[in-house]
Amino acid sequence: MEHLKIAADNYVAFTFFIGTMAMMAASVFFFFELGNTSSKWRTSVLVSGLITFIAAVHYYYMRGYNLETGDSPTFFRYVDWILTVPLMCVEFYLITKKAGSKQGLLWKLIFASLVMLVTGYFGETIDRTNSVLWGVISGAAYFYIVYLVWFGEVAKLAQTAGTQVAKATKILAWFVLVGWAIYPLGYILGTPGGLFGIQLVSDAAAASHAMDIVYNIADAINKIGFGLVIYALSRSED
Ligand SMILES: *C/C=C(C)/C=C/C=C(C)/C=C/C1=C(C)CCCC1(C)C
Repeated sequence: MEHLKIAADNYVAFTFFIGTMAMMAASVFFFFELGNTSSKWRTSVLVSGLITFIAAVHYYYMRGYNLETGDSPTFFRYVDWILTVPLMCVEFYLITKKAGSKQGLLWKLIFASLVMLVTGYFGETIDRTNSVLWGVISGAAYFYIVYLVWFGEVAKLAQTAGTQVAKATKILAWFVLVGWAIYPLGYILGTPGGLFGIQLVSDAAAASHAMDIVYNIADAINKIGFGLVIYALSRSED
């Protein structure tokens, strides 16, 4: 068997490796802290741990896949997102629940996130020539989520849920607006349609490497960051 090692200049493999470690460490942290968490916030912190744990398992697999094939593990990437992004929606629902959020809101968030991800998957895989069109549809679903957490039901409920929840929701809303916006950037770099036809990276291999690096950085920021905001909320007064 061939020896697989990460070359010093292989930033894709490197970020997959670091991503795996970071997700594992974050999961251990959130799970162990459950014992010190009040029952009021325990489910929210548990979900934070589930998000990073699911990502850790996928990252472990994606890291190996990328090292062995040199390819982009698009399928596992999207399986990971389809499981973890709806769980991030569950976090919004859980923290605004005391202020009366309804399951209807949860389903709206989950539905929009599924539309966002399934259309993105089409653009990256089975219909790459129309990547711009799929990206635009995906982007519309993304902006609907941004609307809900900044101005819609989530924002309104957070206002009545107390200062700490309102503060945490505002930070999470920033993650959705800025942190999540990193993903379409990776998509633009890595898909043939580029930015409405403008190719930012013309070499196909370099484009897919750039996409993986951008996605890996975004995942670390968003999944661990989201979890830490929830964790901080669980340590606050209300
Ligand atoms: C843990 C994983 C997360 C938070 C993943 C989030 C992914 C997105 C916000 C992806 C968005 C996309 C667009 C808005 C347009 C292009 C296609 C996507 C799927 C990359």
